[in-house]
Amino acid sequence: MLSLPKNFETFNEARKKSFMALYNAKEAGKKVIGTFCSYTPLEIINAAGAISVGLCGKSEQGIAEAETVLPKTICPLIKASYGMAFTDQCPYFYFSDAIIAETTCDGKKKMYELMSKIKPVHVLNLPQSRTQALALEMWTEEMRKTARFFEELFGVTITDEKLREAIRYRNRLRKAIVDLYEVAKIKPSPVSGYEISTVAESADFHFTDDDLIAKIEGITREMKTRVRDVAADRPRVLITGCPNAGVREKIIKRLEELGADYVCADICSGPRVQKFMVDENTEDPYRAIAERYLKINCSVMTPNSERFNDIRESVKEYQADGVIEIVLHGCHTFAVEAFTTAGVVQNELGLPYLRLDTDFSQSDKGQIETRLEAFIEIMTNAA
Ligand code: BJ8
Repeated sequence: MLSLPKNFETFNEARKKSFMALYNAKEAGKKVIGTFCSYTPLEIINAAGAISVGLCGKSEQGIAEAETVLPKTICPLIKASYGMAFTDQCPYFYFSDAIIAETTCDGKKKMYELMSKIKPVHVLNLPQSRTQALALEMWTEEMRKTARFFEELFGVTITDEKLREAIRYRNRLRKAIVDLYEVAKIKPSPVSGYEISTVAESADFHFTDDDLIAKIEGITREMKTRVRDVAADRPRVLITGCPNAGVREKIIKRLEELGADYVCADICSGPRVQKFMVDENTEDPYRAIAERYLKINCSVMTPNSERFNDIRESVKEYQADGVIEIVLHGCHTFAVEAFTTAGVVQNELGLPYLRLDTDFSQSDKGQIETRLEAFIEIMTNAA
């Protein structure tokens, strides 16, 4: 029988529930792989017969402990992820058989070296640029290496057939998630963006055998029929920048409470990345997977001009009235790209732009609220 962490009884009910869902999956013989990044090839994890689970820290929890090891100035996402892991507070990390890491930003890359002292860590060597010589060949080889890692770890064989099956499943799931996000294209949006993103992000934490895709499709159909009791001319906002799970309450929830709608999640878990499918009809499934993941427009890539084309298109498709960029303290790549985002949004698209530099603490809650109020007023007056 598996053991629970010593501090289990101190966890709140939601955390205990998460622990138990994974506990039951593990007891039933499932293997679990923890991930931290959208560049992780989930198809290969599934083809190895394992469950993938996102491990990024999303709150202040664990940060104080992490700061005894990591620099205080590093990004809160890295500190929270590491802190939750090494204090055994994260159910998903606790039950993970191994971790898939990646060479994205410097902070994460170096943090994984420390994390590898706690659990087996397999590092994906991500090319810095998708246009560099042999980028696709290198990345395809990383996909094959990852498959070999799972085969050795779990004593399984990843056949092309299993891989193709996982590719088809992941493509269908992605399509369902994109359709869900696209509910907010309806003007006015029948559902709050906070609710849509909550459902979409919960797909990362599905450990039971019920049909996740059918569930998401059902929710999407139901959401489209809703009638919302809010003003029809609420400003519509596209949010871009760093992953925003750790600041959802103080920025996204508050933005909507103050009178605007979060209609487009231009982040790596949003439709910008989910829309990329793996080609199901090629000879080499590893190369097809590599091609799909290399399309992701993260600020760790250089150049990363496709990200701005996506912003241009998404602003039109979702009829956004303004753009908010979230930059987590210590995230240099998104901080530098913010200069270009501001230029594209203000000068080319002629829309209001707000940059919020923040972390996972509550200390700037009041200040953020004041800036959101002012931004909503600017968008309303510009309409
Ligand atoms: S694909 S966005 S999940 S790297 S950890 S870069 S916030 S300093 S998370 Fe990311 Fe993959 Fe890109 Fe998405 Fe900055 Fe912090 Fe680094 Fe971060």
